[in-house]
Amino acid sequence: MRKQIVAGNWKMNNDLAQTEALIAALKKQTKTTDAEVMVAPTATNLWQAYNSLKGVNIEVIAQNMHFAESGAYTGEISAAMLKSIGIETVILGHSERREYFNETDELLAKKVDAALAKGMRVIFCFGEELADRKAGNEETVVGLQIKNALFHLGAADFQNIVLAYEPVWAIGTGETASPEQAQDMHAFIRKTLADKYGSDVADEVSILYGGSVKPANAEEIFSKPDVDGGLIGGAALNADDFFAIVNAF
Ligand code: G2H
Repeated sequence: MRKQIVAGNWKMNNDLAQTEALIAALKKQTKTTDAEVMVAPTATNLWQAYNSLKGVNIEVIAQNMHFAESGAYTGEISAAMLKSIGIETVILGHSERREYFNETDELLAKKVDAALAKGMRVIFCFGEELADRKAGNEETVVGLQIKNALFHLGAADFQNIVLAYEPVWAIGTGETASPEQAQDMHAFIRKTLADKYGSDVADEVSILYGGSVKPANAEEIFSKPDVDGGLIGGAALNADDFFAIVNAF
């Protein structure tokens, strides 16, 4: 049975005091589902968040990392550094990284390798832009993003890969893919994996949807058979909204 996951991507929000306040609010919430819950604070607050959430059923994860183990990469953070403070999961390939920091499929393949080599779990994000969808190219674009960054991996590596489909046109825009659009794409993604690795592998990979998920739409999106959870941005900054989404399964 593949896992249901709801991960909050806090992006570049919340200083230390705000992080502590949000964590305190999260600790007051009750989870009524089996979904795994994760939050991704900004790098400066990972250590604090990790310690504050010790013993709580909320995993603290990173938003990004570099592919090298160490060295002259000013401003960057390695998998080894994340591991050394207890972080076991990292988001890679978010569309904001691709768009504002020029992250390519080739670079992301190296980051994925580096994370897996350290035994980390990767939430690998991808998704088409509006122009791709308008041109009917969304499956081609998404298929290539997956193939280029992940298809050098072995089947066993997918035990540590979670996929996150985030159509760029739905990110932070208030625009959400319809539950049917999400399901259609998730089914395509699973088929793409099955064609390469077999359905035993594909059926075990959790595929999250991201892009303006909120309490009002989470239940319907999560009800779709190939949607295994969500990567939540804006709505993850409020503990009540975030847990309403967690409990929407
Ligand atoms: C997509 C998502 C979280 P939001 O980026 O990764 O953000 O829910 O604000 O669209």
